[in-house]
Amino acid sequence: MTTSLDRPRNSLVSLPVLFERHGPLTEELLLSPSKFGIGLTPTGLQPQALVPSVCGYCSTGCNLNIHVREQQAVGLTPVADYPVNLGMACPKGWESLTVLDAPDRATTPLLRNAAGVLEPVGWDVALSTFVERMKGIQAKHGPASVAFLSTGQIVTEEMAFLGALAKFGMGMLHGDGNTRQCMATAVVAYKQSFGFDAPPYTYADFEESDVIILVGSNLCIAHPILWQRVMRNPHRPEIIVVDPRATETTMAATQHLPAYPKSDLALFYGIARILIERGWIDRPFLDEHTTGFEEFAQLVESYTLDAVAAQTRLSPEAILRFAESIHQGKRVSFWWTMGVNQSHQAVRTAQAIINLALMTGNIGRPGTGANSITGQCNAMGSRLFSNTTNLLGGHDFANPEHRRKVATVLEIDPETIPQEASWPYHRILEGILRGEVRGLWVIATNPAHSWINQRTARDILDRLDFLVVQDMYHSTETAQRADLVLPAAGWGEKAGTFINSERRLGVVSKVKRAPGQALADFHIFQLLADAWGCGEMFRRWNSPEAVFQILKELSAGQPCDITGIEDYRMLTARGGIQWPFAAGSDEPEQERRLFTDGKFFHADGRAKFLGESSRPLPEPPTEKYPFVLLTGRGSAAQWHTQTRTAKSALLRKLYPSELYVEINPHDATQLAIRTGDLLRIASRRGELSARALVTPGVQRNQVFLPMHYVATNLLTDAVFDPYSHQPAYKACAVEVTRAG
Ligand SMILES: Nc1nc2c(c(=O)[nH]1)N[C@H]1C(S)=C(S)[C@@H](COP(=O)(O)OP(=O)(O)OC[C@H]3O[C@@H](n4cnc5c(=O)[nH]c(N)nc54)[C@H](O)[C@@H]3O)O[C@H]1N2
Ligand SMILES: Nc1nc2c(c(=O)[nH]1)N[C@H]1C(S)=C(S)[C@@H](COP(=O)(O)OP(=O)(O)OC[C@H]3O[C@@H](n4cnc5c(=O)[nH]c(N)nc54)[C@H](O)[C@@H]3O)O[C@H]1N2
Ligand code: SF4
Ligand SMILES: [Mo]
Repeated sequence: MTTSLDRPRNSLVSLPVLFERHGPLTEELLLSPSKFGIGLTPTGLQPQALVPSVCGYCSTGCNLNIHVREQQAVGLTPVADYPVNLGMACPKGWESLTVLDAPDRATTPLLRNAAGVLEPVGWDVALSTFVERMKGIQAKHGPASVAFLSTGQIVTEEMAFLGALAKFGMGMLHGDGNTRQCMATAVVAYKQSFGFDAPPYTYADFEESDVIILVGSNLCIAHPILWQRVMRNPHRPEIIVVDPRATETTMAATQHLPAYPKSDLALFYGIARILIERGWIDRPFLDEHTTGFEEFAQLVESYTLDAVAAQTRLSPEAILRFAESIHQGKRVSFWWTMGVNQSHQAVRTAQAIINLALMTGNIGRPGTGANSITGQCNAMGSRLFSNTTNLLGGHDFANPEHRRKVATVLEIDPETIPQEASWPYHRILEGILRGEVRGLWVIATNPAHSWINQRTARDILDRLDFLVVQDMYHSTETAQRADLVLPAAGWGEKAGTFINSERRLGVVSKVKRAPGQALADFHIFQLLADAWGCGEMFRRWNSPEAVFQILKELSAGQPCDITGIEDYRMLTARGGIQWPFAAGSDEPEQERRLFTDGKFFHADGRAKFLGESSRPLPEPPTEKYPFVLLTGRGSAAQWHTQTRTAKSALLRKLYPSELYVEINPHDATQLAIRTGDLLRIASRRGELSARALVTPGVQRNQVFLPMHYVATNLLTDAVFDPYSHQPAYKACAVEVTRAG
């Protein structure tokens, strides 16, 4: 089915706002934002210097020139010749500086007093309280009774510092990040299939494909500048979007396949079966570069066209056309995001996509690939260097040789390195529930809004003996529950590096002083290391640049080797550099993809076919709860739990202030609902009210809620993929009625 919704090709404002207020103002907003008052210097003063810095929101990794005058950041413009954004930025990027000046910035440490109120204290008290309480808990309940939850939104040098300090300095065993909510599936899928967590593409692939397949990705609003790269593709590509909803992205699709939620796995197995049956596969590539194809071919045997059409609720014609497009394409690229990663069968779905790329030989060549698009600005840094699931540098905690190597680089006793990876996020929360974890340190993430099934999540956080939250703002839902708040500098107020979706390292610059006594996370980790008594271990970790040199050493010999990058200056001069770039290797080209030689990272050099039968929805609709609830991003102007983006008056104009729910016109008629009516949405776990947005974009018996409003996760169901342990945020059963 192709949708014929008459919508603009670029939508930077959210659908409801677009429908109700503005009409399509979008391409213009993207290309000349200053007309709308975005990014202008408040003073109109000419800058004395332009300082380039990678954007601090999404993983696209646009480069922005910060206008600096008298040591004040006064405005910004996108860097014209950066290979990622080519002079463009989205509204969040343009408004990056504005949100730093919000009145609810945490400007001093805050400690909960006897009356239960958070009260300003000095750093000396904050540090000694941290150490006293956390060590006290460890003394009573063992070192693993204290854990941390971190993020994909701080610089790599800070992530590595945190992971090393917590595990090697403070003796913690468990620490995970919000990347579990986001990229864990892609990590596991790539590791199992390719032998390393290695997204193979470069952004130029968006422009070089003749068939672009986007699965569970609303690229137009979640990665607006990558969407621009698609729009620049000169080959009139077929754009195929698999998403149960018609979205801003499907507006420009040539084929939209609104497959039933979580039926993607069956769909891709069905496609694989058609390709095999018709001989539309690349035999020489399979024979030379892969293993496991025969078993996989057997597995997909039962996914007949009729069976798949029934499961996906797509027409057999639409499925066949999809398969034909893959066959006819010369350069087919497959891209996926949260519609795949957040599912009860997420890893196998991601691998079903990888398998399609492998069996058609669409990998390692321009315009091809099985490409997971990352979410946060530095999720890729966290995947390699956060010391949570992987030992620093993409190493393995369980591998004694890896532990020795890391210990040697860090000049520490190998015995200080845990011999197993951390518990994943939900196990840490279960550990709290069982009383095994009693102290928690939360850095740059807001679980009291973003974690799945909030009723349980908040109850769990409230059971802790001691909760420390390190954030830019004291007002976040999680900071408000903390015993101790540590005030952190944000993007723009500190330096380091990010790694974007296409593996490109880029420099983040300090262009502003943090307010009050707020400190860079880096500095907070240094102070805590000293206060804890393990400062000596981090003697060499005296600046982000110094840590970057350590990270290089840690990466040596790994697929993500970055020993060829001299320093930050080199990164800035080259427009960022993609990994790998090993010392002594050829001068790197500006755009590079992996697997051009057909060699993968498994010991036998081959990629693996992996698969498993599809499973039904964990919480299918019932008579009482007849709708499937989908959740996700609402607009290009909103970022996650809105601690940052809600602070910009300009961004606030681009999305509705109240929670809304997308509902199909047929269902609306049945329930006598019109756009703007207040609805009650209830799941087995909780209920909320939201304004109706009646739109044919969602299918009958499905509704969609954006994740940016705190109520949404009252409804979601804590179900996880068995391999990646990523939460399945995107499908649970709900009831919809008129409120009141
Ligand atoms: N403006 C903005 N941009 C962002 C972010 C943000 O908060 N705001 N967050 C960033 C982060 S961290 C991430 S992870 C990315 C996320 O980027 P995306 O994954 O593109 O965003 P989502 O809206 O979460 O999900 C994408 C789509 O999945 C669809 N979907 C739901 N269930 C299914 C299913 O079963 N199958 C399929 N095929 N599709 C399904 C939804 O309808 C939705 O349109 O965005 C990044 N960029
Ligand atoms: N229902 C539903 N829920 C979802 C999703 C969904 O699709 N549906 N998506 C999930 C996904 S993919 C993600 S990634 C998560 C995101 O969930 P979160 O990580 O909880 O969301 P953010 O709002 O990005 O939280 C980041 C926090 O870090 C703070 N911060 C920013 N910069 C810094 C810094 O430099 N230092 C410090 N110390 N703090 C800083 C911000 O103020 C903010 O409080 O949400 C998940 N939740
Ligand atoms: S697309 Fe992403 S990286 Fe680029 S300006 Fe927008 S938020 Fe920043
Ligand atoms: Mo994410």
